Amino acid sequence: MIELHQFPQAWGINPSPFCLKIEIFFRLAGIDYQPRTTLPFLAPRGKLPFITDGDARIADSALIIEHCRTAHGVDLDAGLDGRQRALGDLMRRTLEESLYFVLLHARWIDAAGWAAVRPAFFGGMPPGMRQALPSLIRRGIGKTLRAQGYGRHGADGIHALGIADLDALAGAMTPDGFAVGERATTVDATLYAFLESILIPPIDNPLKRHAERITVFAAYRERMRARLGD
Ligand SMILES: N[C@@H](CCC(=O)N[C@@H](CS)C(=O)NCC(=O)O)C(=O)O
Repeated sequence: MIELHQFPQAWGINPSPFCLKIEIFFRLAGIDYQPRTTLPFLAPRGKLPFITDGDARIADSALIIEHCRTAHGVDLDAGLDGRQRALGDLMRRTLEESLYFVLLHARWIDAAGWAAVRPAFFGGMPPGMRQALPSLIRRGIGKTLRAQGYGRHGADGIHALGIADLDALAGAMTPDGFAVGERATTVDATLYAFLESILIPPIDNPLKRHAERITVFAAYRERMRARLGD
């Protein structure tokens, strides 16, 4: 049985879009797995998720999906043509390498996000850790955002970057279908995970308000819920 090592839940979901992506991927692919709660400093590459599958320890969501293809013959993308694969890859990169940083800012730096993140992520920790750790991690994320570049744009500018990503993603999706076709494929695990990560947490901001207004996303979320049996 594959074990999925991930953050503890918050707001009724896994708060990490990458951990949620793998949960959704496993469910779309019909792969049985055992969730295990851990923290990044215990992970092989210092980030979550990672999986254990027998003796194998695999970190990074893309490598986990690749492992499922090579070791278990699971390929949600078998029916896709080259153009659909390329589009899926571009959508995934927009989500993971652009929108992700907007989400980091919205949760950890914006006051509204921080007011929700601090109790949800750290509320259950012993008092010593609960006092020191949150600000330390928040400072680290602030530095990451400045190094990546988005952190230099100011809150309005960062949300505008995320809003542009959401519009591009909505425009690229298959009308009345899934991300790149009539069936859910690998990129849907990422797309749905990021949409849920923006829409479910009780954090009001321009990014979430914009996502809520995109009717294509509302219909897509219903299709994904039906596909997952939720
Ligand atoms: N490329 C990795 C990204 C994973 C990632 O960034 N995980 C974040 C949580 S969303 C993490 O573990 N951060 C902890 C840290 O950087 O200390 C993947 O696809 O799995």
